[in-house]
Amino acid sequence: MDSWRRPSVPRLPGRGPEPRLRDTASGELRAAAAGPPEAAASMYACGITPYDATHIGHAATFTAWDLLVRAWLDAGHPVTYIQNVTDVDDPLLERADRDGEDWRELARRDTQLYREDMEALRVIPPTDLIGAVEAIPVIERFADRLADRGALYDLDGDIYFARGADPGFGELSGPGTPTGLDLGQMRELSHLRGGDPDRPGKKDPLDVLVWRAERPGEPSWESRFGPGRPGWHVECAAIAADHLGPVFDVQAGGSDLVFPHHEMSGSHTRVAFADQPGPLFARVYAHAGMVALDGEKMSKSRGNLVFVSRLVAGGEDPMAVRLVLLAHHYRDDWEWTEPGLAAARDRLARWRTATTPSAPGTPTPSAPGTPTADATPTAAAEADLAGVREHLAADLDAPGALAVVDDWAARVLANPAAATDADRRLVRDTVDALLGIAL
Ligand code: 5CA
Ligand code: ZN
Repeated sequence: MDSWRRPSVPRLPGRGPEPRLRDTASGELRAAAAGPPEAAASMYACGITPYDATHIGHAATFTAWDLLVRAWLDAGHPVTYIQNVTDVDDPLLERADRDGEDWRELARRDTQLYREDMEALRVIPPTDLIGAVEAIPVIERFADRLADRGALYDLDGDIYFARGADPGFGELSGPGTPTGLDLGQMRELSHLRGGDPDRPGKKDPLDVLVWRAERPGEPSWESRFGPGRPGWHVECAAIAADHLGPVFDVQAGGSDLVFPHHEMSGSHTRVAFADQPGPLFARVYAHAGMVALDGEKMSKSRGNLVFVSRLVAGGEDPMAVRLVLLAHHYRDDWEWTEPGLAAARDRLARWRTATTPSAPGTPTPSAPGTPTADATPTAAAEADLAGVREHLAADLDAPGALAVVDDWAARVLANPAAATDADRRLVRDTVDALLGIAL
């Protein structure tokens, strides 16, 4: 499906360091891309289920992956970035039903709002944005592989994946990992997050649906399993494998996707491609913290939402909204507040003033008036670029990067002669290319 318009990304002098991420499965800081800078870096980020406008929680998560894309580009990597849109699933169908709306129209409208929000926030679009509905043939082919491996079984027409078929089950979040879930906790999370652990007749409570047989009034597609629709985990596993292959660099999503979603997508892939040697699926898992409002995780089901589109329609500068997101480390849980937004507005104004070119004739520290002096940034500004790069490369430390720019801006606001116009341009380009903030 259509993605959104790509923001301009200025080229910076030199190259940034290789970005590293804190891998959820191992707890280690790992190079986000396996290959050298010339080799493509690959990411699959779980996308939205479009039944409500983009809220600040989504915006924070997708802005985090945007920082990774920017850091990869700055390090010299071409980037292959795939994102899905779960445009057919239980919550979307339930919402459409509740509101008496066609589910396709609901999905279309909210996907469009999401695109507009991403564009306003200057998020670099994925290489491909793939809807579940358009990917049904791909999902079916992937399910065929699972069936060929004997990993699927039929329960009253519904097709389940037997997680016992995967000896690696639990690699991401099971016992011995930093998440360290035991089977009881997995069962509880599965119940909370769209699974059906208590359904009688399943071989194992944690087995998940790969193909859900048609129910009256629900959309369905023909398949070798009969008419129905795909399960959620197989959707992402299949789209990722189709575009990136069964081995890729980063699987990204919010921390609510660690279990069961990412554990199961990995599990599906390990079984479907068991004939391939070596570890399969993502080399690194990146998970973003949850954004809350009034002490509760912001979620469509709870309805405690702050919408990007509404903030922007109310006259809020999208760059101030983006600065609120960047003020928090992506892995932290945090709360949206009005004072947080006010602080971001102040920061944006300070940065804008500090980077505005000086009036003609304003003295600068290096030989005023000589064009060569002004064309090359000073060592201090170069050091700030290096500082922002270092922070972002170290597990996307956006708050650390903001502090570097804050210090520079404070020095320049206290003494405008502390920076040349070349410095101002370099800081503007740095903030634009690496943080996605247009000043
Ligand atoms: N379509 C699936 C993924 S395949 C899905 O989880 N959709 S979603 O619309 O619920 O969420 C989209 C992304 O936003 C996911 O990565 C999810 O983890 C993240 N997300 C959802 N709520 C929050 C929140 N309150 N704070 C931060 N991230 C969130
Ligand atoms: Zn997903």
